[in-house]
Amino acid sequence: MTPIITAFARSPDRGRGLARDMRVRWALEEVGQPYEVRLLSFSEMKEPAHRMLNPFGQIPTYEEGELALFESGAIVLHIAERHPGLLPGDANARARAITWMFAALTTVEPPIFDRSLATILERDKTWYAERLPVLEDRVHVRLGELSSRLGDADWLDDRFSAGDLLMVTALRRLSGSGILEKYPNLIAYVARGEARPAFRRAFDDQLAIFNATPPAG
Ligand code: GTB
Repeated sequence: MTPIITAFARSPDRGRGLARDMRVRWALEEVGQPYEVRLLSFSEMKEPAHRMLNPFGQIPTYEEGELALFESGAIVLHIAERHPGLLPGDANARARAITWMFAALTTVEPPIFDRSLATILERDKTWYAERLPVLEDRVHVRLGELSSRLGDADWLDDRFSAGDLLMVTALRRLSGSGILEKYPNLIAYVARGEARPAFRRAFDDQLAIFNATPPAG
């Protein structure tokens, strides 16, 4: 059964692959699972039909027969559990890879997301100039820690896993900020992820959608 995912009809990132459908696409490409995409406008995301799939009215979602999932991390875990390629077979190595998935989603991504949101939504506030360095310091704390742990390894725990996939997508949200450039091993880590053929296919597919969709209005 071909899974169906949802994505922005016209992504606000202009096809840079920063929205969270990118990680689901990448996971599906890594395991060689074909999929279909249902594109949604912002208003369609808030309609009851979509809220049946995601109560928060967001993308991505994942439908496979009678199964409907939301939360990109849960979707990637589902894909990784159902197909070989994203989680190691050894039980302890698998548990460590899942730990990195949670670390990406709950320890590293939140400060990156908070900073990014502030740069988009709070730029005109009187307190923005004071708040931004505070948010950036929090990002630097996590990046410094992550950089120390990664060292000169290619991946977080021996072989590429769903943990790396989620971590790379979280770090990509910093692209263009200049922040990642202070951590050469993290720059190289993200570049390694982006060089994977499965990443390229996922990236090109979402970019093609952006390029094919005219601006609304
Ligand atoms: N925790 C959920 C998950 O991981 O699936 C969060 C899902 C989420 O944030 N979805 C966003 C969404 O649907 C898109 S990815 N937003 C519409 C809404 O809430 O109405 C977040 C995102 C949006 C835009 C950019 N960008 O422009 O760079 C990057 C990431």
